Amino acid sequence: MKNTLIFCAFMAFVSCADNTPAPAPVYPIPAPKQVAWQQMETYAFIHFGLNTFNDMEWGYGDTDPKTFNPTRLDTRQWASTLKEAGMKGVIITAKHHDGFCLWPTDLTDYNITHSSYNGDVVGELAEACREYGLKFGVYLSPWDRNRADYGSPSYVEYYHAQLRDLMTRYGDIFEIWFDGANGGDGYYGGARERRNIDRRNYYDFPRAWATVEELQPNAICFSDAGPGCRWVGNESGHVGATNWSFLRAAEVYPGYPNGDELFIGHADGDAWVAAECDVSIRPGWFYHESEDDKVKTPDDLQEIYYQSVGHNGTMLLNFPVNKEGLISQTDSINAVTFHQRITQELGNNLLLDAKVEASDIRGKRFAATQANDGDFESYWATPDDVNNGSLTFTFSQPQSVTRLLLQEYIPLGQRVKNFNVEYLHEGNWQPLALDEETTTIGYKRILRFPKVTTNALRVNFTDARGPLCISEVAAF
Ligand code: FUL
Repeated sequence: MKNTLIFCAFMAFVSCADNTPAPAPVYPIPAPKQVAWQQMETYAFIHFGLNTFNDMEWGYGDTDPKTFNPTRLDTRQWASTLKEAGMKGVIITAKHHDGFCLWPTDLTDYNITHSSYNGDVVGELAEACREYGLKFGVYLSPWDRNRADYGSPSYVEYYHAQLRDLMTRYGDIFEIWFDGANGGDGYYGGARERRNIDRRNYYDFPRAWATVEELQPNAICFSDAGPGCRWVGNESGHVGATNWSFLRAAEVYPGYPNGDELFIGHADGDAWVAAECDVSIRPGWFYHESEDDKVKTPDDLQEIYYQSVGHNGTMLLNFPVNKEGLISQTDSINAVTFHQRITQELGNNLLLDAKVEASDIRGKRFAATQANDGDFESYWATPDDVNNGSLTFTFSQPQSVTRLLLQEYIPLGQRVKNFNVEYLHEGNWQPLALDEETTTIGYKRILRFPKVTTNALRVNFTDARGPLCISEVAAF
């Protein structure tokens, strides 16, 4: 009897065990830190500096540092507001194009110690981030309108020294912003003269990226070209419905002029460089009193979310800190309301309890149920020679649906090239009425559509760059 029991237990174990190998990666694939970064989904930008107090966007670098005079500066107010708005981290303009440094650095006099504020805004924000569980990042403008030597080799050395300074002072950095905007066509300093630089080579960005790799190996480098993540070609917070997380690395560089390519990525790219959608909650990046009644509404922010995170990008939402040194009330209310609405809209996944069937199964480890278990790490996969297939979800009773969320298991690459969605209507499969193309998915794709009430949904993945690896499908 005892032996029989042991034998049965052994047989049960054998039949559950499944050694089916995972699909091979389809290159390019992201580094683990790029996956972790993309999973942050929404994070904040803070633009704050001399511009804030002088009603400017691009200071000339000759503004008196004493005009920097926040009366109630409180980085904990920023952090608590951002946390409540669902932001997972924050990137601050440690130095914008005017060259003014928000931290007390020995490398230039044009810094906060010569202002009317007695403190270290960068350090205070880093501290507040630790307290509120936010990740911390910095923007360090390569273009510098204060430096007399801008355009010559000595400025480049100064820039790289600033980078080292920031990378070693404030603990872990999750992202550093290398802005492509710079001097080719701009004005400089008090003299307001123009200076031209060789945008592609002047700053020696590969050296900067190596410094970050050395001092902050978990940080993502943002630029038009990555290598961590890429600009999306606009500042309105949206990326293409078709959005490949790849670039042809040898072609793209910071300052790259072809924003339309960055908008959809290079389908045949050889480097993983996912899209980040930057946008300000007000028209300007810096605070202007005249924009107090032009703050984006929760509706505007929701639209941006669906066209950034919902299009396989991340959403980098800027808050122009005001002259008091606070995030203004309207900005804060609108951002928090936006977050509450998104959480509510995408809060109750109707597919968690649905019955799921797949057209094809690679093996038990990769069964259809892995696609609606709410766990990104487990995924449904097809056999090696099968680059298409479908998943059918059947509800126990009719459900009303307006959103569908799809995720690929991107650690093994971005694969899907084409898909469509159907719902069961009076016994027939009908296509969902969608107002955008259903090509790529990537880390996350969210579809919005007029309400359908149905017993079943079917997703047909019609073409892919390799076997399917579908991590999640959710309906709301
Ligand atoms: C741009 C800059 O020129 C703007 O001032 C702002 O910082 C934005 C985020 O990037 O390139």
